[in-house]
Amino acid sequence: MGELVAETDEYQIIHEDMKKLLFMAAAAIAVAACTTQKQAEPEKTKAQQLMERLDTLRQKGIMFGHQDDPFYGLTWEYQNDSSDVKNTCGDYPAVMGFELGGIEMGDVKSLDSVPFTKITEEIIAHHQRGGIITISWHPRNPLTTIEGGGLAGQKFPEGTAWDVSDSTVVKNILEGGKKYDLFQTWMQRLSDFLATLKTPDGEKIPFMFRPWHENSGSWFWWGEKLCSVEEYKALWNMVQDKLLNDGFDNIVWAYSPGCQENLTAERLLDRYPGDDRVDVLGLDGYQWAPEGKDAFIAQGKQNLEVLCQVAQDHGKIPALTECGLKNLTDPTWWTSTLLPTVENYPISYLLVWRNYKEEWFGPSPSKPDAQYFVDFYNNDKTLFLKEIK
Ligand code: BMA
Repeated sequence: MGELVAETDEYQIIHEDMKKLLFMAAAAIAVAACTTQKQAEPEKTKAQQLMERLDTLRQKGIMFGHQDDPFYGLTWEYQNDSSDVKNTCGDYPAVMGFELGGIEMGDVKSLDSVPFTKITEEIIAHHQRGGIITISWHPRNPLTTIEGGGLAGQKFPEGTAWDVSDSTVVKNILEGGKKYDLFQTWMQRLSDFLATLKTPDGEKIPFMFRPWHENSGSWFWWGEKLCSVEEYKALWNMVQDKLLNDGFDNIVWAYSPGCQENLTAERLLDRYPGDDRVDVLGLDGYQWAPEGKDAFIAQGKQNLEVLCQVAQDHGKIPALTECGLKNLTDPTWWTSTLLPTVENYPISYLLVWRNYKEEWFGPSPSKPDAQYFVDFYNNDKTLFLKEIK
């Protein structure tokens, strides 16, 4: 008996040990499973979430975008909830474009005279109503502008983004250049502004950022004839690395040269910063001449064909990042020109530039193009705010 008891005790001890071991093994497996699950599905950044949203919406149609939409129109300025687009068709644009030129100077208002506090407010408002945001930046010329003012109200060209009088600007803001320190300050001011783009709960707002655009032309200080390919890429990387280091994981990076005759994939990519540095691949293309309809359609289709193919090959999202017919001199433009140009291409969005009294690209209820814009709005292919929520 005694022996048996002893045996049983031993058995029980072994049994307890085994239970412990089994428990520990199970716990280890559970922890490992948890870790692998975490590794397989890291939490998505705001930028990744926006990318997925863009990609999903692209299956549904082409989003309509308008620059500076909530600030002013052809007959009004700074009225709550106003928008020339909404006043024409009853809905806000899906995408709104905002411009930060002037933020680098520490200015209170942008180069288009919009207070930066208003820009923050309207970006938050558009995000909260379910809309998508894209940001452009036309910083002044760091070589020729006068820090601390002196150029207020003066737009073209000295000291501005359009000042192409000196082709060493990019070189001079890169490491070793005489305006390196100044440009570091400019990037910090940009970063400080972008940090204001948060919801009242403190969540970062995702947005597209589209710096150094139309670089295939030579009308900005970062244009083709004003810097080498290496300098251009170094400029792109410098700003991108600064913002990534500052923790902006809510930025979708958009690269957009200009539309051009007989675009080829090589030409489109000749200054491309790289697959690891770009998310949206776009083109900017306008119809400048009232009689340029056929040429716009032909070139637009040819360019979008190349754009969409290259975007697909590189896993990027294509978009017509700027377009328009200045002052809508052909009121039918929305349906006779723009729609047939874009309708068969899987672009994410198109954006028309601002409605400034002297130069407008969006619709306005008082103008003859309004009725055609309503048809454009009603077309199945086009997406406005209510259709993307
Ligand atoms: C240009 C014009 C300018 C404006 C600039 C930046 O195309 O509209 O009047 O300052 O864009 O928004």
